[in-house]
Amino acid sequence: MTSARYVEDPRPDVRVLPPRAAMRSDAPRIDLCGRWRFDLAPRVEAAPAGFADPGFDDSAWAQLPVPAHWQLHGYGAPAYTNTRYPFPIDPPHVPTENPTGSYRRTVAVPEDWAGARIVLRFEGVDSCFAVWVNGHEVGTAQGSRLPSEFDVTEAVRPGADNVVAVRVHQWSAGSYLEDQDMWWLSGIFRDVALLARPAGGVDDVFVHAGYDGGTGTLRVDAPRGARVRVPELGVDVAAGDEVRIEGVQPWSAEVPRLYDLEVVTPGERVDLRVGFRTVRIADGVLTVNGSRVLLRGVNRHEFHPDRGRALTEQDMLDDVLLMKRHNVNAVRTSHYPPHPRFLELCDEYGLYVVDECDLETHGFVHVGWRGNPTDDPAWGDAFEDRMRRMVERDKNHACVIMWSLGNESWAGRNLERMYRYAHDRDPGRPVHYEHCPDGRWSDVYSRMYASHAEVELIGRREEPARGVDPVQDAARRAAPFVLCEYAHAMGNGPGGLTEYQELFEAHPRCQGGFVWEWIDHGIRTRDAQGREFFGYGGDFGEELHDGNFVADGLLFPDRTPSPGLHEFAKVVEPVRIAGIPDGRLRITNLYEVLDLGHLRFSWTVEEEGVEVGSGELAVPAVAPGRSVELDPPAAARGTAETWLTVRADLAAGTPWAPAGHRIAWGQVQLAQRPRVPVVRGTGTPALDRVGGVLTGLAGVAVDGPRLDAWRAPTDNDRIPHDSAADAWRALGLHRLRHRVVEVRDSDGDVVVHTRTAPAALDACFHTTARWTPLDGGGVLLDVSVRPEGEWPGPLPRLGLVWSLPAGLDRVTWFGRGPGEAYPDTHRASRVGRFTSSVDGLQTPYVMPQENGRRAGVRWAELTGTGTGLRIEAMPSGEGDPETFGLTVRRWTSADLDAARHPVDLEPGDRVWLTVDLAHRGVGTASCGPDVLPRHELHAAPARLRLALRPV
Ligand code: IPT
Repeated sequence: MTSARYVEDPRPDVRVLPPRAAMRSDAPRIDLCGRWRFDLAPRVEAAPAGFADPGFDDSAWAQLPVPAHWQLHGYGAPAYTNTRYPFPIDPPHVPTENPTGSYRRTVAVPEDWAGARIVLRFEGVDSCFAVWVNGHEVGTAQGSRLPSEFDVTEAVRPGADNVVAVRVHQWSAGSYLEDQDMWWLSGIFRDVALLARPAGGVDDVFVHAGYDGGTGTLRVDAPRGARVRVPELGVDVAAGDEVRIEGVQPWSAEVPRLYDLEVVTPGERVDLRVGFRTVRIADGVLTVNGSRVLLRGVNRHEFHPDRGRALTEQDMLDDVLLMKRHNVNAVRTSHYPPHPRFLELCDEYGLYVVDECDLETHGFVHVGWRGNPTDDPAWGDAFEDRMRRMVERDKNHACVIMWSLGNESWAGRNLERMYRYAHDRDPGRPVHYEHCPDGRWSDVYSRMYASHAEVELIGRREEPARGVDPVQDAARRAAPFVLCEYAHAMGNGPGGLTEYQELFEAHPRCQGGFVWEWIDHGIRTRDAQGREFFGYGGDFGEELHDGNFVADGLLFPDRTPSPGLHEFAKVVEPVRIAGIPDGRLRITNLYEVLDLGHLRFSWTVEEEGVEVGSGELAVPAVAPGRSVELDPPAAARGTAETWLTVRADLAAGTPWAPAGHRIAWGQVQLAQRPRVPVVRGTGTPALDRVGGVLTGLAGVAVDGPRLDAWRAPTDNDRIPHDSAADAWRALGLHRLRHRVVEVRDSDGDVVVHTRTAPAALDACFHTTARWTPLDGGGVLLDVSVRPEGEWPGPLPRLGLVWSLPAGLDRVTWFGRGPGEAYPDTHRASRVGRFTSSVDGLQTPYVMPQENGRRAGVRWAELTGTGTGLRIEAMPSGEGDPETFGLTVRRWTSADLDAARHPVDLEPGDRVWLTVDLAHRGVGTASCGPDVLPRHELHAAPARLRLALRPV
C-alpha cells in the first residue's frame, strides 16, 4: 500500500478550489514556468524525504523545464499502448513501482501581495500530484489535462522567497480514467502560475452571446456589481443584464468575428473575446446561427515529436494554420481538453470545436468491461469533477459548439452525471458521447468508423434499431449524425474519403465528421548508428506496446502534411469546380456563410502538360449552397491531350493564409489523347531468351520486366485480423517464381510466354509479351496477363518490375501528380507534367510500406547519367487502359517490407521501376472499412501496350 493515499483515491481533493473560466486578467500573476529542481524516484517511498521543507538542500539535483514530460528529458522512457493499461487492472490501485518526480523551486512574492488571496494554478500535471508551499501541504489533484487551483494564502510569505514543492506520480487512480491511445508521458506539462486574487475581483465569468437573424443577445454572469462592456458595440451593462444588439456580426468558423469584452469590478478587470453565435439542433440538424454545419473535422491530440504533449504556443498556432490552410473547419479535442490557448486560437482563426473531457477507460474492454469505473458510484465524483472542470474552464469560447463526455468508456451511470452537469450548467451547447446506442447521454448520434453503407442508411434515417427500446430508438433516429472518428489516417491512406463526403453532402442529417487523426505521434530519436528517425511503440524498450498504431495522422510527426492531408483538403474543398455534360463548367459554393466574392478564379490550359493559355475567370459572388454554370474560358486548339484547370484562390490575405492561397480547383478535359501510329523499326530487341526479359535498350542496362502481384503491405493491408497481407503471404505473392514457357519469333517480333506462380500452388498468371522493334531504337511491348486457377481474395497489384542503373535518378511524367495516388486516394492529384528526383517520389511513412505511386501516367522519362528511358502507354484501341501506375525507388518492395523505419532503407546500385497494369485501393482497414468494392482488385485478365525508347 502506498504511503501517499491520495494516489489511489479517485475522489477529488476538497482543497482544490472550485473551477472557473480561463480568462486574461489585470490581477498580478507570477509565471512559474522555467527550470525547476528535479529528482525522479522509482516509487513513492523512494522520493526524497523532507523535500518539501524550505530548508531541504536540492543543490545537487538536476534541473527540468516546466512545462515538460520527464521521459523526454532522460528520465525513464516513453511508452505507448493503445487500449491496454500498462499496469495490472486492479482499480483504484497502481503498482508500487510508481515513478515519482519531485519538483522544487523558489518564487519571490512581492511585498504588496500581502492581504490578497493567493492562488497557485496548474494547467496540467500528468497524472497526480501533491503540492506544498513553504513546507505546508496545500492539496493534491488528479485529472492530467485539467486545471487545478489551490488557495495558498496561508502558506505564502509576501516579500520573501517561497518554496514551492510538487510531487508528481506517474500512476494514480486517475490513470484508469486516462487510457487514451497515446504515449504515457508524465510530469508538469502545462503552465504553472501564482495568482494574487484581489478582493472583489472577477473570479468567474460566463458569457452567453447568441445570434439570431441579425440580432445579438448578450448576458454575462459575473460577480454582482461588475460592469460588462463591449466598446465596439457601445454596450455597458451590469453583470446579469441581458441586452439585444442589432447589427452584430455573427461568429462562425468561416467568419470568426470576435468582439472585445471586458468585465470590470473595482478590484479587477478581465478581458475576453466573444463571438455571437447560437448552436441549435433544429429539425434533427445541427446548426450554427441557423445554418447547417458540415464538419470537415480532424481529431487532434496534442503532440510534438520532441516535446510530447507539452506544446508551445507556436506548436498550437502551427496546427491551427495548417488546419485552416487544408480546409479543415472542425476539431475534436481527442480525448481531453487542450491547452487553453488552443481554444483562443480556434476562436480567433475560426474552427468549430468539440471539446472533449479527459476520460477514457478503454482498457477495461480486455476484461469484458468488468470493474469499469464508468458504472461504479465510487468513481462518480471523479467523473463529474472532470466534466465540471472542463466546462467551467472553456465555457466562454465561441469555438466550442459541443461538449463531449470523453471517449471509449463504455456505458454507465457516471456518464449521466457528466451529461447532466453540462446540460444544466450550459443549455447552449449540445452534448456528445459516442458510445451511446440509446441516445441517453448524447444529443447527437455519434459513431466511429461506420462503413459507407451504414452511413447511407443513417443518412436516410433507416439505420438498424440496435437493440434499444422504441422511444430511445426514435429519439436517436431524429438526432443529427456525426462520425466522431472516421477515415483512419494510418500510413498510406485514408482511402474512401470521397465516398464519405458524397454521403455528407447528400444527406442533411450526415453532418460530416472527424478524421482519425491529425498528427502521427512519432518521437524523434536515433538508432545505434546515430541516424535520426521517429520512434513508435517498442522503440523505447517497452515490454507491452502497440507498435506503430500511434502513427496514424494526416501530418507526419514533424508536421509535414502527408498525402492524406492533401487528399482531405481536396475532397472537402468548400468550392467545387467541375465540368458538366453539356461542356460547361459548374462552380458550386459549399460554404456555410461565405459567398464566392472572396476568391479569385483563374484558369490555365495545358497541352500534354505544357501551358498554352491562361487567364482570369469572372465568377459571380455565388451565395452559399448555390452554383453557377459558365462557358469554359478556352477550347482545345490542336491535336494534343488538353486539360483546362480552374483554380479558386484567396483574393486577399487572411490571418491564416496569404492572398493567392489555393482553396479549390478542378479540371476538365478539353481534348483526348490522339492515337499515334506505331512505326516499326528494324533490328531485334535485346532480349535474354532464357530469362525472357529485356537486357538493354540503346545502351541502357535495363533488366525486366517481371510480373509482380505484390506490394509492401500498407498498415491498412497488414493490421486487421485476417488481413489482406496475411492472405497474400499465405498465397506467396511476395515470392513469385517465373518460368519462361516459350520464346518465339513471329513476323519480326519476339513473343515471350512466361508462367508466374508462387511455390506450392497450381494457380498462376500467364504473361504474353510481344516485342516489336520501333523506329529510332525503341521497342513496343504489348503485354497481356491472364490469371489461371484459384486466386481467392483481392490482389494488391498487377505490375511489371524492371531494374535500371541507379544513375537514372530523375523522373518526368505526364499523368496524375504531383503527389502519390492510389485508386481510392487520387483526388488531390491533377493531370499534368511533373518532374521529381527519385528520392522526392518517396513518402516517408513512419512505418515503411507501399508508397509513392503516381497514377494515370501516360508517359514517363527516367533520366540522369547517360542515356535515359522513356516509357509510354500506347492506346490499344480495344478499351484497355491507356495509362499506368508508376513507382520508382532505390529499393525493392521486399526491402520496403522488411524495413521498420525509413532509415533502414539503403539505396543500392539499381533503381526499381514498377509499371502497374492494375492496383488495389488502400482503404482504411487498420481501423475501419476496407477498400470499397469499386476500388478492389481481383485476378482478371489485363493488357497494356508500352513503347520504350531511349531519351
Ligand atoms: C478509436 C479510439 O477512439 C481512438 O482513440 C484511436 O485509438 C482509434 O480507435 C484507433 O487509432 S477506438 C476503436 C475501437 C475504433
